[in-house]
Amino acid sequence: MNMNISRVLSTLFLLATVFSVRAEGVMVSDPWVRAAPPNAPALAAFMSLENHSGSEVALIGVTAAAELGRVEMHRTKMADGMMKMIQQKNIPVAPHSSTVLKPGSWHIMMIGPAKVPTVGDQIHLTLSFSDGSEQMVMAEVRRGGMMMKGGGHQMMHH
Ligand SMILES: [Cu+2]
Repeated sequence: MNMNISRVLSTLFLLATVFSVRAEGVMVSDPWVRAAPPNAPALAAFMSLENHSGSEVALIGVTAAAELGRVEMHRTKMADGMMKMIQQKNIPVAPHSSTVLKPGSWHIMMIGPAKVPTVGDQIHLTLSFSDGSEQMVMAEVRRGGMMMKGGGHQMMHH
């Protein structure tokens, strides 16, 4: 019994070592895509980006399957008493800090999807960072998030 426990512990230790190596740059957690009606003009993806390094790292590019549409990085801001989405060149993550992509704030947007995924689907997203690293994440389609006046994401681009 004790032998088994120590074997489990050393396996966990090894796993922890592997993960701490990966955490050198940006650690991505809880990626998800907000469920949308089948005719939705756009989809939004959210996640948490944790920077464990001593210098700023930015998310500089996101790619997804072509059927999900054109991918952009956005930030929702209050301007003249209205919530507006503004396209961003990148999403910065300060040293030893985190940036949370969430409804009403930073987010990734897929515009003009040919096929809107349903709750439970897993969406592959490839994230490119300013330190040259790339990560592929699986974002689960979930219900939720704050709904803004007028039904959430309005198309107010450029
Ligand atoms: Cu947006």
